[in-house]
Amino acid sequence: VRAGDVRAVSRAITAIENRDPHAEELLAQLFSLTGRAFLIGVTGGPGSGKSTLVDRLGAKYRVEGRTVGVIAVDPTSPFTGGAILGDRIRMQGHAGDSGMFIRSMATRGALGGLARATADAALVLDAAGKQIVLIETVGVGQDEIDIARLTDCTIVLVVPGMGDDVQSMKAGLMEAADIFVLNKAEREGADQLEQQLHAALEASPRSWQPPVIRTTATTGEGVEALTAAIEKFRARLNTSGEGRARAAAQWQRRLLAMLEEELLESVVTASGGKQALEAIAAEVAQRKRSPYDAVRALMTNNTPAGTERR
Ligand SMILES: Nc1nc2c(ncn2[C@@H]2O[C@H](COP(=O)(O)OP(=O)(O)OP(=O)(O)O)[C@@H](O)[C@H]2O)c(=O)[nH]1
Ligand SMILES: [Mg+2]
Repeated sequence: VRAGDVRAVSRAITAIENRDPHAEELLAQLFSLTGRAFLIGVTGGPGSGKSTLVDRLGAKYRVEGRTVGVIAVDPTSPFTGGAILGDRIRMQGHAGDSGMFIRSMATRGALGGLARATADAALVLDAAGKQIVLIETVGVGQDEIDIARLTDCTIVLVVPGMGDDVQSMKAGLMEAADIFVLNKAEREGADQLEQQLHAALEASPRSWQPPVIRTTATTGEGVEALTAAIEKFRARLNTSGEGRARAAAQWQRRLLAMLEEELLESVVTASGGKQALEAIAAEVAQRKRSPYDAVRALMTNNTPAGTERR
């Protein structure tokens, strides 16, 4: 992984997806090598052009000589040969480039959550020396908002005429955006959408006002402006100290999530495992026990299965 070996990186990410017990040990060993990559989240509705844009961004960074990792989370479009690109010609453009690693994650429903698996996969790419890690997610649910909250920079795509009304945009996603990209900007309704976005942003001012960058990902138009906006944001994160504060807040959330999972598992195991939990839940459902009593019993590792309230 340290050497950036594609197969090793791939296997490490598979271990994370499968919640292989070795994954944690691996991550613990790799951790000191991480913290160097810049994580960019690219989120937006289905078909808004995320993959096309990620491909353009990746290519641009490669031309600049930076190494790139791409994680596409639960892509709605079919994957071909481990690449995220629908366009085979562009896909071949990256084939054989060891400075570019592309991977999909499909762990929906996995215990511990998609956000955690994605964050861990990003750590692997970071340890493998990827300087830029692009994370594509479909911005629809809480998972995506959680993922958006673990990147250094979150780009939210909107497109004209796709019901992507600013009104209907999830509040969490609106807040998570560091940069808005108005993709398919050549389409009718782009001006109107841009105005709507600016109006919404002005209505809720924050210390960093996200810029709105117009792009046509298919032609690459606006991608320069986007990378410039990303650099500007990154520079501000570094100079203002907000980058450090953001990272600390993110780690606090991640630690709490890990702790929650760990504690839950140890409590359930200590009180007799899943079967005991099922038994006590049945007792509560039958009003043989109060839920408060059940939780107390579980917390004190008092195996309560099959016992009735005394
Ligand atoms: N006209 C136009 N089409 C675009 C633009 N960007 C992307 N597309 C097209 O929109 C379609 C969807 O693009 P993708 O990049 O696959 O979109 P996505 O957001 O990754 O889609 P999912 O991963 O399936 O949610 C493709 O046919 C692209 O060629 C653009 O700026 N203008
Ligand atoms: Mg896609």
